Amino acid sequence: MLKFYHAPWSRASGVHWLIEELDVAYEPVHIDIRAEGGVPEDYRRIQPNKKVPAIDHDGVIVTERAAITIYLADAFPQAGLAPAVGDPARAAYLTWTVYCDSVFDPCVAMRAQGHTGYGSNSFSFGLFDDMVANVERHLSQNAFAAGDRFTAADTQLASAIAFTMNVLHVLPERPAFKDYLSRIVERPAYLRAQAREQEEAMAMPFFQNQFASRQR
Ligand SMILES: N[C@@H](CCC(=O)N[C@@H](CS)C(=O)NCC(=O)O)C(=O)O
Repeated sequence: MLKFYHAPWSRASGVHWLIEELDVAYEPVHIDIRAEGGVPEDYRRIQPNKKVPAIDHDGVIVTERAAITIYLADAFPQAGLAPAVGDPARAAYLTWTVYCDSVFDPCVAMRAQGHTGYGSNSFSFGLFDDMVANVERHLSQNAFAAGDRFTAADTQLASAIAFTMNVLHVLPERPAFKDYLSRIVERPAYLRAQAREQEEAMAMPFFQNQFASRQR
């Protein structure tokens, strides 16, 4: 059995999309990361930092988005979402899956919080502008993260680009980013995950209050 610990509209969304791509049975477990008292302490036995996502696959717990992505795509090879060991495309596949969490995410988070005056070697993730240029260059030269076909890496890269460009408005809008998203967002698994998260979010007082206050 596959248990998926998640929260709607969070950093778990790319893994949610991936699980829908796998087309396997799974049990979603909602962790309320927006609860007033914080995430319940007993969730720490699943995720040591009390964050989502996490998975429990037949008793094996995996945390951290990149690790979950690589684990799931390998555990369900019938979905064809991971280049095999020995396939040269696996290099870009692994690089971009990990890059999303180790470079893209912290660069955007720093920028969103106004931290701009640091040097390239001050932090392992380097500069925001270098990250943007790298992603833009790669997607101008490749249809997908790992080359010419959709892989699990795209669930991470595309969901990161979609959220930070279209919702957070921190990633600059670039034709290469928009073209990349347009190649991907009509995928049925993406649309299913989006619809489920929308439904789940709209049932939560946190989001009901947020939308109500915007309408006032
Ligand atoms: N390094 C983690 C980060 C996950 C993460 O930041 N999750 C956020 C969701 S946006 C979270 O669970 N925050 C709740 C909290 O920190 O209490 C990963 O890549 O899986």
